[in-house]
Amino acid sequence: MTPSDVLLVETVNGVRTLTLNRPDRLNAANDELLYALTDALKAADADDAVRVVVITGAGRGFCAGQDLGGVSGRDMSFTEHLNATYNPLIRTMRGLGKPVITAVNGVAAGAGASLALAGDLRLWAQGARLIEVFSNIALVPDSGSTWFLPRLVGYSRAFELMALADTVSATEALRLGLCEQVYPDETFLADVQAYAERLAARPANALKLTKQALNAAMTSSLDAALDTEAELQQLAGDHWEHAEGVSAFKEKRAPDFRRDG
Ligand code: T3D
Repeated sequence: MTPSDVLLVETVNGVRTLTLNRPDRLNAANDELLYALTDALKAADADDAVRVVVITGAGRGFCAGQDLGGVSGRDMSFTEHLNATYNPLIRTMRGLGKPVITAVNGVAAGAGASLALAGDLRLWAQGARLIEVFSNIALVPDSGSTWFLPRLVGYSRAFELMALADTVSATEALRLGLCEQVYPDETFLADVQAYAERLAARPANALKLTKQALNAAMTSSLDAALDTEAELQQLAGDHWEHAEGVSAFKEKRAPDFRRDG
């Protein structure tokens, strides 16, 4: 993988951090950034040294959505563009066999809000905010917002946020269930790293299967979810991690899920 200027890539203790790096545009996304991010996620999935992926932004923004500077004169339709850029990105995030944390350090607007919501886990800085800003420029929410937001806050609150493009503060986001944790701005990256390292110590195969089961269950019946659980439980139960967990319990010690099976 070749890191590019628009995306910074760093790995510490099994945590790969991907930093959107267009701070003077609040990390508004151009095609180069969107392709780089999708490629970097795929590379992280293929790298056994990576157990958790963090997506965050450089500077005071997380991501201000599509870079509006590059839209006019584009040689793709909106539909073609979404299908080529944002949609593969969101699908890659949700299909990744590893937990993806969106570490929302600042404003998340438009497709940047969708990106923030698409994380398996969403950690926010106290100064972060989310705006479903699309209607300000008379567009439809995209990049997964119409799927994620109503599942988190219900149909009417989602419509209200989309129709009025109101700003959601971190405190409100925590109350609404748009994020799992809020950390002080000053210690945010260290807090995210500590959280991600806790996750990295958990059983990677079991988390991969859990993510698979949850994503399937989001759109399935109870019957189908029960079938999927039974099938995936076999894969988990056959894995060395399960034997290690049971041994550790019996031996009254902490399990070591990071050793090579
Ligand atoms: O395929 C397709 O193209 C369809 C896909 C659409 C997906 C979308 O994301 S549509 C929505 C696009 N995003 C927006 O409409 C957001 C526009 N930005 C804002 O509304 C505000 O900037 C924010 C609410 C995000 C933040 O406000 P504030 O006051 O904190 O910052 P600012 O001063 O407005 O922005 C700082 C700089 O970033 C500024 O540049 P300057 O004046 O210092 O040179 C601003 O122009 C630039 N910037 C912010 N957002 C974008 C941007 N530049 C390009 N594109 C942006 N989206």
